[in-house]
Amino acid sequence: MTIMIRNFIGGTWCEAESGKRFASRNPADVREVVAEAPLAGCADVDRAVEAARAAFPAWRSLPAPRRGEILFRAGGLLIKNKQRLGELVTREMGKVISEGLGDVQEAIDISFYMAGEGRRLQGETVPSELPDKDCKSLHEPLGVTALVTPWNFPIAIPSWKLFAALICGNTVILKPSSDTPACAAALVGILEEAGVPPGVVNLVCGPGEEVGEYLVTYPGVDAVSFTGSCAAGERLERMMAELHRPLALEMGGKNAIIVMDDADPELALEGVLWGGFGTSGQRCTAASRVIVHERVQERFVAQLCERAERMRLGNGLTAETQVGPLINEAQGRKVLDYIAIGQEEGARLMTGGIRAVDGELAHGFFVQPTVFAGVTPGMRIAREEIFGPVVSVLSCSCLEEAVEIVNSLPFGLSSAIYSQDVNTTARAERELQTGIVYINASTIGAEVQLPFGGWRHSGSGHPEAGGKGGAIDFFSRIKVVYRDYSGRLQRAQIDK
Ligand code: UN1
Repeated sequence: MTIMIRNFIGGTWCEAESGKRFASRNPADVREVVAEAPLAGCADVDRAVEAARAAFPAWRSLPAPRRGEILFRAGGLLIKNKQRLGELVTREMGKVISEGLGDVQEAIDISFYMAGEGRRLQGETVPSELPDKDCKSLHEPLGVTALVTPWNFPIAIPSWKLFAALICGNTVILKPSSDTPACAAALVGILEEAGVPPGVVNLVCGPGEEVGEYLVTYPGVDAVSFTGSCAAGERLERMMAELHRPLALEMGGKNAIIVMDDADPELALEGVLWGGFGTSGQRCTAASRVIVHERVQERFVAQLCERAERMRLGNGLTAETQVGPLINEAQGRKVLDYIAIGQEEGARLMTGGIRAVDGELAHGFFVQPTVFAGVTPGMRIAREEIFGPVVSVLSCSCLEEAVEIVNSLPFGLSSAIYSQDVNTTARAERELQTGIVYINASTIGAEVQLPFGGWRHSGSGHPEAGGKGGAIDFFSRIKVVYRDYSGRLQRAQIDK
């Protein structure tokens, strides 16, 4: 059954002013229209920003623990609706159901984490150098925030941004990917049911080039948080620099797993399969490079191919499916183009490399898990983000060489090393230039209580999620307050 979605503006579910709509299809079977969504235009964005601006003073003044109570309620509702939402994620985005449920679980985790922040939002109190004077810092909201989110984690990533923005006292306009508007609308529905006041959260659906760009450059927007492609992120960076508007970016990755010769082979293999082919490789944290020590490479690649060939492709709602479809035809074509590029560059295609079209698979864009061996660091398939089930295997003779390959790219989101030698892993931990490092675990699996963010071109240095330096820092600004109760002029740095 097709879900009829509406935009959510000022507490009301409404059609786009233009009356236009667009369809969101099931990537496992594009004949199924999962949802129809209103195609927002400038007039809808205007109203959403005005609603968010009008709601800001009251939301900001509501004590943070009270805001937290609403978020706790949202967390409870997410738990109650986990199965329904997980299935919706799978239907609309294609990932297998266990991962669809994981997507919702990540939203549950961040809802409770950020709700709890309502009773912390810690600033500092420090001694003054002068008598009868105190000094403190506190978090204040930025105002109206625009959140632009991708399709690959259609519940989790909007939640990272929403719950952090809300607990800090900001109001929000969410512009989700036009591939997954139903997931976004379901999440906003949960926030409404939890008691978020009208205008505090607004939803506008539509393509990034039109609605998204208009929204983020709108004069009434105070800050922008974006997760998506490098190309879009870099364009935003240029726009925001002119506007002097805070911008948090999470962009691409070309994450690598290093497999040393003393690695537990089965553990490393499972990590590569999970990191490379989980979510059909459509994660910013996907393991698309595997750097294997030359002494164990041949055997490792043979086993990897053997296991990759056995992975079952299909509709993610079917229990035995391990690899779902790519999000849409354009993404599928891009992945096949990269596979062709890899072959032209002289990499050895060991398995996969083709679109699967047997039976039901013909109705979606499925690509067989693909492994390239003999990849060298200069090849495009070793340097560019593919965002599909393609693993490029490179070779190394020692840790230093492996680390150099990992660090040689402008990307720096996550990396991993498999080795049973504590000294090797400790050195890797110190030298790997990525925002997240995994030891004896794959490149995916971040938890919400620590920051999630890429270094260099993978991000803008404003990580998502919790922990020191996490999303609270982006969605608030620090106000420093000095209170002098001496009743006389006191001069810092001068009176001694
Ligand atoms: C993404 O890769 O796009 O660490 C987000 C992970 C998940 C989040 C990934 N918790 O893989």
